[in-house]
Amino acid sequence: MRCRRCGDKAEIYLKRHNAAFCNDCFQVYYSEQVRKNIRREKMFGSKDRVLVVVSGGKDSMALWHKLLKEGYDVTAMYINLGIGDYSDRSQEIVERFSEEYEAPLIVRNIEKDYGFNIPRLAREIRRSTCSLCGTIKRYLFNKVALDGGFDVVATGHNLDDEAATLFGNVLSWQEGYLARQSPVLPSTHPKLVKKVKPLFTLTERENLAYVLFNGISFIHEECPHALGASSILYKEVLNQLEEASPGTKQRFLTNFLKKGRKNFEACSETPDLRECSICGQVTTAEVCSFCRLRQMAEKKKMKADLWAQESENP
Ligand code: Q46
Ligand code: ZN
Repeated sequence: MRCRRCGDKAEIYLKRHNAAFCNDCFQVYYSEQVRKNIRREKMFGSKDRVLVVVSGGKDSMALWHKLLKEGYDVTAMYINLGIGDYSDRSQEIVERFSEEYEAPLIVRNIEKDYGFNIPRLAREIRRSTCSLCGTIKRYLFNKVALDGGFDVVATGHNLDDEAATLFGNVLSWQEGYLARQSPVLPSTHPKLVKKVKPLFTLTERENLAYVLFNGISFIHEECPHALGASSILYKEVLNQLEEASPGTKQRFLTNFLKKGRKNFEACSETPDLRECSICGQVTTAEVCSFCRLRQMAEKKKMKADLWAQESENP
């Protein structure tokens, strides 16, 4: 198969575009997609300070690399979630990349910085690890961006992620979530930083090709807690549809963004926002969910310490 742009031997075939590309021309295609997304969706400009959230996976590593190459003022943030080996290995990958490219990196460690372990706390308070993890990540993305004076937070969400989220929200008619699904989440409070997804039109496979073609290391396995998540099932269903009718995922997402979303705008309630009485971050309650989690973790720890003391001195 020949490259559509230059006629050389093709390295990758993109069924949904009915186009094959050699390595160099794939990089051109990839760059054009990212540039178009940033420009059309008014994500950020060359003077903005961008905080890129990286997990060590292919999508966020591709985004970090691409934004650096495009010359943006980029700093990465990695959060060690305390998920055993997976977290330690992904941190190593991110730190090695930062050294190799002399790229600024902020590292947060939930256990060291905040004194609790996410999977353990989830078991203790009988909540799902992913729901706790999501709360903590959202809190830290905003807090680190706000404290560091960043203009925007960028994440590596890809077309497969966005189509799967949309599919899940349609299946249960989550009207509020449908109203808010967008590659750009604008700031709705002076202490909330804008969030953007520059890779929302690129597939997982295209991000994988980008990191492989550029020799970028990444953590190959998924977080162990992702197993059994409904988003994986939605991705499998969408992949079957895509196989039978290439371009389905992109049509589903882009047509929703162009035509469907506006029908849900009235369902988007603007909650009363206030500042957490403990940490000052934006919340809808007196105390934000992150501070409540910290309080719960401290209580559990105090109980465990007391129990240990009593067993030593019965
Ligand atoms: S939420 Fe759940 Fe992810 Fe957190 S615990 Fe792992 S799978 S990392 S996107
Ligand atoms: Zn708080």
